[in-house]
Amino acid sequence: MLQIDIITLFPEMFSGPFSNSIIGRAVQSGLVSIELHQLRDFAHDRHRTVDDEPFGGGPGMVLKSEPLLEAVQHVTKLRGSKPHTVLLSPQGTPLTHSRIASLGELDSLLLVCGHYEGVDQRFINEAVDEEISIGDYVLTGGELPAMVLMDAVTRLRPGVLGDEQSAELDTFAPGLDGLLQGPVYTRPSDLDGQKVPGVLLSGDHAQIERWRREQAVKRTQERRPELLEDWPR
Ligand code: 9WO
Repeated sequence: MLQIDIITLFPEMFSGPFSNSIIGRAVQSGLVSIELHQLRDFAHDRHRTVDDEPFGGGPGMVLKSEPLLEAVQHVTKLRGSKPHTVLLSPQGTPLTHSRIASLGELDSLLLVCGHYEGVDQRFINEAVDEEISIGDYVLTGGELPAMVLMDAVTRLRPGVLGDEQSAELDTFAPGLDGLLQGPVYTRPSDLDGQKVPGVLLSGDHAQIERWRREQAVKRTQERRPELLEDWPR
């Protein structure tokens, strides 16, 4: 069972992915447990302040250390020890399939969603094990990246996907050697004159395998040539 704790100012944002989809089903069947923690509950002044102006000036606000540290302490007590703690931020290490696979082997994960112009560095120094980025763009907060990470980690857990093979044949998963997936088709075999490649209808599985491999290499060459630089891995 994978325990995911999330510290956020916007817990409502997470209700969609949890009630629907494959994650929802994984939660229902007890394969994953997700607990949300409202950061504001760990601010104790009259206005429940979680942010403040940046030292040195500049626009916007910075998330204060103390509420974040208290929230992490709270989760640590709940779980008996401090979970592996991830801050989602554009300054993080780019997320890869192999990182997701490693995170998926943990029993307990704590995701911290930042906001405003950033998070006080001393909280990061004190409590964050790694900063992860899901891409080179700035969002309004770490919630959507946290959901992306959760989705990617959850679907690798045994029993979450109906078909165990689906996870293995993924783009970037070992089964395809880090190539992009080629085109896939379903019925009808002729869509307004666009026909499904004949080889897929041939029943010749060796030839189909070869064709899929070719298509994967071709597409990777066209769209992500940098992936072929250290390929085959
Ligand atoms: C906001 C900002 C505004 C002006 C100049 C620089 C700035 N940087 C930021 C910023 O990084 N804000 C973050 C908002 C603070 C942490 C949470 N936020 C966030 C996380 N936005 N985007 C992400 C994110 C996380 C993981 N992968 C991609 C993006």
